[in-house]
Amino acid sequence: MTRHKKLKNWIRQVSRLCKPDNIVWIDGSESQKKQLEEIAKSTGELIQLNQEKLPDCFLHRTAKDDVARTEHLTFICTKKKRDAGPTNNWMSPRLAYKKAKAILEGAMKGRTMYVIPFSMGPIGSPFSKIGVELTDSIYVVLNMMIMTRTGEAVLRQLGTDGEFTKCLHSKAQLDINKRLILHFPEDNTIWSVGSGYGGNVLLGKKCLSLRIASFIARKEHWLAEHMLIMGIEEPNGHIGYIAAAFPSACGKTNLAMLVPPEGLKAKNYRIWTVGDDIAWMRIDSDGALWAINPETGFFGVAPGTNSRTNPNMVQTIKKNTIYTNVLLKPDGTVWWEGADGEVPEEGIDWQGNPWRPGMVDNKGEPIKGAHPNSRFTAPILNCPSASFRLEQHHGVPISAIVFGGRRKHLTPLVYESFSWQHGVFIGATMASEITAAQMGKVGQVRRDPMAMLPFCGYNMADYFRHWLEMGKRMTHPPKIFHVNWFRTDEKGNFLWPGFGENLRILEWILQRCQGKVGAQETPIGYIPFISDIDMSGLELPPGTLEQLFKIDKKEWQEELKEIKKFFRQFKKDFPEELWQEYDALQRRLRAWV
Ligand code: GTP
Ligand code: SPV
Ligand code: MN
Repeated sequence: MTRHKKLKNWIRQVSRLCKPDNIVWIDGSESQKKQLEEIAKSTGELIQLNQEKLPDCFLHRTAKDDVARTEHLTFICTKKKRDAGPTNNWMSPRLAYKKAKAILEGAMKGRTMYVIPFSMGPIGSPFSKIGVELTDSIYVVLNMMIMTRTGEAVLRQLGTDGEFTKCLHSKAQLDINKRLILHFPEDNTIWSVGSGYGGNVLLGKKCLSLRIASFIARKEHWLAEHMLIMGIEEPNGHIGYIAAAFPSACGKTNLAMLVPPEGLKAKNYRIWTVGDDIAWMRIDSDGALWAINPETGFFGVAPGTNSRTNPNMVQTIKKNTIYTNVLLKPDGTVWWEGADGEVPEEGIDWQGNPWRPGMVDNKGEPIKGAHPNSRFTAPILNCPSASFRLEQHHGVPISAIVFGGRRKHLTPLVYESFSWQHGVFIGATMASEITAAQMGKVGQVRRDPMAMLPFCGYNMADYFRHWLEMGKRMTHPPKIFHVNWFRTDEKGNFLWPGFGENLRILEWILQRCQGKVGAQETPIGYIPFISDIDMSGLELPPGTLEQLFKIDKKEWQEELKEIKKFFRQFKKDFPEELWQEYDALQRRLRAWV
């Protein structure tokens, strides 16, 4: 298959350790994919769904304690602890390899080891990086074939001595007590053992495209970010591109493919989806920031996806889709909480048990049909709004960077930074309520700078400095904004309808980028004049917008304390510029009446 000596040697080493019965190279062909699907069906790893209603679709169930990323078992393994920083779990490479080896020893006995050559980014683009994942899971192979460019074309690009990220995955015993997700940025290596859940095992995704790539990006002066990329086309043909970072399960996928609301239809906007989770961004010769989505598929949250919230995704997942941990209906189709149509009268839940609506567990809590972090894997090209520039080797130019999070209180619907440096401060002080996408206390507010807390492959103090430096390198940096779709009233109801209606806010953002509208200065940044938000066709109770834009001095002063605690943990490594921004915000708040 290859004359790449280093690749062949590495595969030999891994097979000596894991002892698979045989080794199969993934060539990227349709016929091989079909063969693998047949094997997975026969072992029960995949359940074929109703092929008339859901052609080429499958269902997979993971173990009960393997349904989300396990951040406490995820490590950055650098020689020096300082290089992983205070926000990452750290282990020395020597100990990490040793611990993982003990689990991996003979872990693939009786199994096949698949070799998946993959490219993140269009094959041959200056943005792109190649990885090779070795895995004993057909589910992983089939997901990687949707999420990345795989097979022979990648090997050809790799040649006889090209660089690649060594990605090793074994399900081993799928035991949470023998699970480790290890990153060795200094060796360009990832080892994942004991899990079968997406973000832990599709190693091209968070592990390579964020943790390893962020480490490489700092050295090579680019950015690897947890961001969607979308284009908004105006009737005159101009397309403005936005990159937006929201923490896991905070609305990236939904925003990336929004459908303009009825009231804005007359304006004839057209939305182009470039990516829903990861952006790689480089400064081009024009001094502006250009972005690609390194992936070719969506690994999206199922619950809440329906024709009202996300009609484009409903179309996307009608074929060629792998569903994970959703409910199986008697007719061989699938369902989840917040799906289209009636709640089914019966089905098989995500754990494989018979299910009926209204069932409760022994604590009296309703039993869900689908896990809250159940997901689908589907090709981007199925999406009606897929951008025509997905294969563009130079990506798309970014006009605005948008940060956001899930905050019941505090942050207004939208605000704009005063400068790049202030924008980096806004990104660095992001916080959000924990969602089901990671194991942990759902609902609790945690600081999540740039939505990268779980995904930065090095010391975040250096990461902030890198962001500051990127701003200095650009002659035309994007403007930086912050949004919050999740502000609630006293009763806990969302004040803003969200989804397609969010276009009203993106419109303001783009108008700001084009210098077309003014704004009000507040201590935290610029906010819109309410009259500049086009509300045609959207009736909100009187006073709602005022509430959405309210900036509460006391709440912000409380927030400053949290920010200080967070910043302080980086000690001497922390960039002075961000302390200056902190002081300036404190001063502006104090002076504000
Ligand atoms: P990851 O794939 O985990 O990175 O998540 P994501 O950021 O792509 O989040 P996604 O778009 O899948 O949304 C997660 C949840 O938030 C879903 O249940 C959505 O229905 C809900 N959601 C998305 N956008 C909005 C919005 O504008 N308003 C409200 N209220 N909910 C939203
Ligand atoms: C996220 O959790 O941010 C995801 C899903 O996009 S996972 O691939 O599991 O990381
Ligand atoms: Mn994500």
